[in-house]
Amino acid sequence: MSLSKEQIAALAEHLENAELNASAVKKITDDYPDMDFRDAYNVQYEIRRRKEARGTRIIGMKMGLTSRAKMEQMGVDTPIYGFLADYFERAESGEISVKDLIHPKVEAEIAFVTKSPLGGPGCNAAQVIAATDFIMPAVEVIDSRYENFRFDLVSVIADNASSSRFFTGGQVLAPMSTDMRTIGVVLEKNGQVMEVGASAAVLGNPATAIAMLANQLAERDEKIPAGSIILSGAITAAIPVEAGDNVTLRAHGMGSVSMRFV
Ligand code: 0L1
Ligand code: MG
Repeated sequence: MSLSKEQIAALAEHLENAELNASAVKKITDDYPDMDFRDAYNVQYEIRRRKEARGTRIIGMKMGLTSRAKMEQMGVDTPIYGFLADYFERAESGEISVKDLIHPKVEAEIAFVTKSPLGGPGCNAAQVIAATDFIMPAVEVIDSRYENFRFDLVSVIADNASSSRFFTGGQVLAPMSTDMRTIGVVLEKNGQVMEVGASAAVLGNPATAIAMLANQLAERDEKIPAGSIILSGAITAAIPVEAGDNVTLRAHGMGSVSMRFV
């Protein structure tokens, strides 16, 4: 760890302001090259603390960079996590105003909703399935606060893993009623197929991504609470969106989720 408490607080304010004002900033490691993972998560947790102090509820978590497509797209090599605040959530068939965001992109994901707490270390996919109430298709809208979506792993962790908005919908499924590795997805923009994939792209099984989250949280003595919604990570590469775009995710056996960007 290289950052003081004051530096963590200042960086959290800086990145949260970039989010709230929808204005891009340069990656923070340009000024703090010695920052490590622990520092980066400390900044992320300070952003979370600032939001909670203003009455925002944390409704869940997300895993990011869990597929080879995403790691290659972003030039990084380790899955990371972030938190989901209540105002990130949007109703199926709803709208998103792009003026509140910097340079949004959409990703096809599977969301898990937990019915009992999940903790590590040693958490595995079977324990995740036992603790899951249901799964459903989700579209994550990511919006890095860094100029041109250019960052390194430490910078993006501090920036809450580019979390910004998300949609869930379609048909919920009991976790044992499907093979979670073979859920086919089609991501469309304005009626055109942009990306296709299968859920095994996420660490072989999206439940493994949730287990990894529980194990990573254990390093901070934290658990995933019951009733959390967790985005397990992108199955495909992310695609940019702008005002006027209509996006639909179709997930095999789970219906579809649509949204409009205005
Ligand atoms: O959800 C994700 O996989 C995003 C993680 C952060 C990297 C990015 O902004 O693409
Ligand atoms: Mg994602």
